[in-house]
Amino acid sequence: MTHAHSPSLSSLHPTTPMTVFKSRRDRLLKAIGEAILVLPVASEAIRNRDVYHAFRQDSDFLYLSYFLEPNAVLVLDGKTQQSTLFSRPLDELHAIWEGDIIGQQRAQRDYLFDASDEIARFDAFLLEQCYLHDTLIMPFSRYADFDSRVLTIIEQAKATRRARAPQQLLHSDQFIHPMRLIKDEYEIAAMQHAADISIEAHKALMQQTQPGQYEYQLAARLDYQFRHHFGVEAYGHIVASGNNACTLHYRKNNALLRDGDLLLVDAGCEYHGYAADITRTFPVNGRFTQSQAAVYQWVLTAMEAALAAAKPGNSIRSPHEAATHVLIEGMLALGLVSGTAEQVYADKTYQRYFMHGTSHWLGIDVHDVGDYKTQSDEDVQLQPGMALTIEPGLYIRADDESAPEALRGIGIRIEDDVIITPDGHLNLTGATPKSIDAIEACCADAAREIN
Ligand SMILES: [Mn+2]
Repeated sequence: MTHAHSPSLSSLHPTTPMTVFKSRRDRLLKAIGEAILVLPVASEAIRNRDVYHAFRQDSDFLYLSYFLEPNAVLVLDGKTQQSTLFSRPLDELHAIWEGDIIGQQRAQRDYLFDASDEIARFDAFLLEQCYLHDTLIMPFSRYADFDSRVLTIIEQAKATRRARAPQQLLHSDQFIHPMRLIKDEYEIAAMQHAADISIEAHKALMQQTQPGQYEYQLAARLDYQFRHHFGVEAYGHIVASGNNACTLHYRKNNALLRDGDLLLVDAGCEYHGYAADITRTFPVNGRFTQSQAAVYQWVLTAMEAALAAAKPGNSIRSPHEAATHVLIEGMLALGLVSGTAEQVYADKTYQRYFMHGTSHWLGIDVHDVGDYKTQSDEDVQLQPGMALTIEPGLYIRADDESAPEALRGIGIRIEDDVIITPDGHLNLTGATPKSIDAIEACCADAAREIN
């Protein structure tokens, strides 16, 4: 038996009214002028032979419709200001084996598309549209099959010499992604929900972690917590003990937890399409050593400085600048680098211990869409509704002979998710224990067994 896909999301969004998705389409229809925009759903991906990966809808498609089936195309016609969904027709056999298909009637009635048709008629429809539009907009280079399907139809239109096949091809990202950069109230609510599930999962791990467990056993507990609340992982869990924390995207998760080591956990839940992204670093045995606490406190101070910089009027780079200055001070105090703070900053020698950025956009994608630079190459200014992470870190590899011995093998990152508000920011994940005292208290609270 084949399993074509197993959606992890309920078919209709439980809290966001369908009018919200329709109003996003209407805004986009206004933005595209007289062009035609075609947006395909995600492709299904084979895992092995006839087994498929769990289907995850295309993020732009989710944003504009919350229609979760594979094999569909959304068309926005700027001339008629209408949105049309092409999707699978009803199919009794499919219903028996895989479940209900939404079909054309329900697409229009429940999802508020202006029109709907069967996917098999999309190619002929697009060929006709080619004669009516000078400009076609689509997500080029995202789905190779769809690229060639559309370009073939355009060539066909040109070959028939009925003039006017689209002369101008534009990328849909430039229209949709600026919209996605500013989150509306429904998105913020979904992100808070994803954050709340993730906060509980991180707290549970602090309570349940013991020396002698394996990293993958803790990763399994994250899976349980997320799925127990009808979420999935927004990205692969990073559960990195000891020196493994110095591998930024550590994914093996197969090491034994040793008494005296720290554990870095970078994990976030995706809930109804929205991601959380939290990192906490805590002691495997529940108590920081003096050296660990010293390094941790500098990362925490950098975190606080970066959070204070997350407000309107500052740029997307401001939190990183604030964190970097504190971390340089810390590296000097800890004996990791030498010279003056100005030199270390100018020479970038701090990058040996802090080698990544402090923020990325967050939303439907964990590394969400949206520009970081303006067209004149300036850093984007923070505005209310933008969602970003704040995640400074310090990583001292075990084999770094230039570092003080007591600090080798310590990797620490702390990460929260914030929404910019008119007078600062809302920290979605701030309730996750973060100070040394709060973490040690949570680790000691092992009595409350979660599962
Ligand atoms: Mn992150």
